[in-house]
Amino acid sequence: MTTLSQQQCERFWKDGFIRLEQVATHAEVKSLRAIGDRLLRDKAGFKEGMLFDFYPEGDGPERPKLAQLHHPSHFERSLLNSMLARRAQRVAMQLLGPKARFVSDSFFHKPAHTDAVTPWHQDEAFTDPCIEHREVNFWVPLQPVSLENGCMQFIAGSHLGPVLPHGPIGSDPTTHGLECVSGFDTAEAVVCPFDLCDCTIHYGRTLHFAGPNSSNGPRYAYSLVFGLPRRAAPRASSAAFRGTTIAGCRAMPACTSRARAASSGRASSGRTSIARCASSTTRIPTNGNSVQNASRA
Ligand SMILES: O=C(O)CCC(=O)C(=O)O
Repeated sequence: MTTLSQQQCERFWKDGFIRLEQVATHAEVKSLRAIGDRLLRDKAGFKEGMLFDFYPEGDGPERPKLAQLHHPSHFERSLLNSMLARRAQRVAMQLLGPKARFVSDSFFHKPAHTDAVTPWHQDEAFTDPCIEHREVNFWVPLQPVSLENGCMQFIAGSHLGPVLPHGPIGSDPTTHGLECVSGFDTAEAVVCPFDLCDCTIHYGRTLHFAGPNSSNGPRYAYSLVFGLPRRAAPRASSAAFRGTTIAGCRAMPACTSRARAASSGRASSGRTSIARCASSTTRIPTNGNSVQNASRA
């Protein structure tokens, strides 16, 4: 039976994120990477608007700076039958309760030698503020991650505050990505380097960022999001970018929205502390029930 310790659950709810060791096997990571490679090479989801660059296509559609394929499981159904997805669902149910269901998955690809960052953002900034989103995101890198290739960074406790103001990256309305423009201090960033097979879990409102990839290889990641059934928010507390019109460009609909992240890196320039992500000791067993897939009704 997969479980987080009480201490780990408490830590997650205190900080808004946690690192989990050994959530996947080496074979699973290898297979995920092969699937991601194939789907990205085949441009799966491009026609449907599910494959896009966070950044304006300055270098052309063939050379995205930060490619995201949203809902790869629409194109490769085996992703939802994976043991990783089942383990993640069990952990999500521990954190959110028995009603936690699969919401979406994504592949992220950051090419070698890019200065493009995944800007500081809250995933909730991409969503409809009239709906309460109670979601957890498992971010599984498909190679070891460090500051050199763009590991995840978080602002602890940011999930306890509001959704902060976001805007398109560099104020460019043609970009898919959103960046958080104020209300936080990058000096408080907690950097989370780790080895293959581990992951981070963050809450949908936790501020996070991933730096440039200055290594010789691409930096891949696969994410799985689980959430509770949607319900109306008691009050729409923050408009952020959502639903607003910037230079004639309407905010992206929530279904393609998670990609609307990114920043020019201004927010993090030179001030990131090297506080390390706390390591959890939980080892996740490799058997379990099948993933329950529920649409976001
Ligand atoms: O992989 C990345 O660079 C960003 C991932 C991310 O922001 C997310 O999963 O919410």
